[in-house]
Amino acid sequence: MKFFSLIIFVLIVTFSTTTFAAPIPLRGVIEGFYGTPWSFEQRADLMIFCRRHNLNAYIYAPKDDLYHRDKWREPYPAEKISQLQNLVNAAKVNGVKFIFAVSPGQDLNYKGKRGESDFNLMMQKLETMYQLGVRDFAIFFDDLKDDKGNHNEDGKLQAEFINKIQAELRKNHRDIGQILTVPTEYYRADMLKSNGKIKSYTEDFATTLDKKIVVLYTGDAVVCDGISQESLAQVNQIFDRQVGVWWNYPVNDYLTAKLALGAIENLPTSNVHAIFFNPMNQPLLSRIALATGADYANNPAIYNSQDAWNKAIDEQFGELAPAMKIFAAHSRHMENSWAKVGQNDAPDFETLAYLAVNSAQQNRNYDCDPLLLEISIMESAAQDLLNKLPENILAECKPQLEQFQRIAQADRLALDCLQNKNLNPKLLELRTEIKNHEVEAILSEKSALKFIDDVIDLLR
Ligand code: 14T
Repeated sequence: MKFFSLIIFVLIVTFSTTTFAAPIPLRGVIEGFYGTPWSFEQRADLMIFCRRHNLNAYIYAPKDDLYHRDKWREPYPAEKISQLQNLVNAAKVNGVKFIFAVSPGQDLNYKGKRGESDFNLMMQKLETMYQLGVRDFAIFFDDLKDDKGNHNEDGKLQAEFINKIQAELRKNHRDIGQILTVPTEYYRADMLKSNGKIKSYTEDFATTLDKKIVVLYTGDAVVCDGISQESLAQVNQIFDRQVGVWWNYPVNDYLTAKLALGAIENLPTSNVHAIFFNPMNQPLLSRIALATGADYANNPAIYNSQDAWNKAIDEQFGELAPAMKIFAAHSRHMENSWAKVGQNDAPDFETLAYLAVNSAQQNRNYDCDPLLLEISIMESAAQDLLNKLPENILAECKPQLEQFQRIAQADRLALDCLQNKNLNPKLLELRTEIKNHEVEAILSEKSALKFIDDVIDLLR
């Protein structure tokens, strides 16, 4: 009896102090970016990565696969079919759900003879994939806006189309899985009018779409720095179902010169039904963010982005991990006029540099040694990585590493100029050299790169 009481006591203590993992049911990667699609070999490698990180789904939706979007009506040629077959097999072997997506929205007909013909063509496309072993499908309607940001999509017609596809698939086969979709208004700010009411497209789409169909959204904007519990709750309400997330990090198709090497962060700690991370055109370097995303998706409640980031780099880079952390810390914030996501680049450097410039400006003394040390560390990290990174990884980041090296060297000279209160013309040359490479490589815009500009501005 005493023994049992002890067992029960231990059980109670364990239960009340452990946060049990409640993985997001559907979690994985969406190949959903613009630009050169990944190769089939790279995709097969991703399936192994997914298995190792307990990610259970992959959506095939490369924007620039002609047969996925621009020429969605055309069947895949034989060679692609056999490559797709191998990939579907690789997904299965690794316990990854292969979800095949089509984006027909640019020219899909809904009514009349043409509507009927397009419906049949879509069914043929999906049936071919069914024959390869695919059981899960998605129909996407994103990015159908004109230059002015307007669209004239009919939410009801789109939703009816998807419903009908689902019904037909289920009529023909008894083992069809979930159907997923992305509406044309796929971020919260785009679903609402300025008075906060739901736009008619979204209302029509949401009320017409069958409740079994999974809707993905990207947050409050296309690329945004987090999703609040409140945002998710409102979008769930709008669609009257548990929506999933299409998360646009580490994707860099809108800022191709920069690598997103940071962690996934600021996502809801509960109630997410599905999460898909949209990666970079660079598959291997995407794995830093994807590994952190896997940690998040496997246990959102206890996820710590900094710990996950350190662990991901340690696992993936072995003895080069320390150098990689230095480089990656300078290349993780993604921002342009409409996008903003990722931790700030090298905030410690930014602080040190700010204090150095500020002190010089106000003629105060300042100990520059910590900044100098930081710069030395950057220089040796860049050199180390350029010398020792495996060839396939180096191929994904050589321009950025070389740019990192240029920036570090210019930082060293900038600090020297600052201390001597004298602008060495060589610094302007180095700055021009950096600028000449910015089309292909940018990083640390507000930190290590900014320091050079701040010093030039101050001393000029
Ligand atoms: F459907 C979506 F959820 C989505 O994010 N669609 C695209 C996606 O394929 C792309 O990779 C991503 C990042 O660029 O953003 C969406 O594409 C856009 C959206 C824009 F508002 C591309 C340019 C834009 F100006």
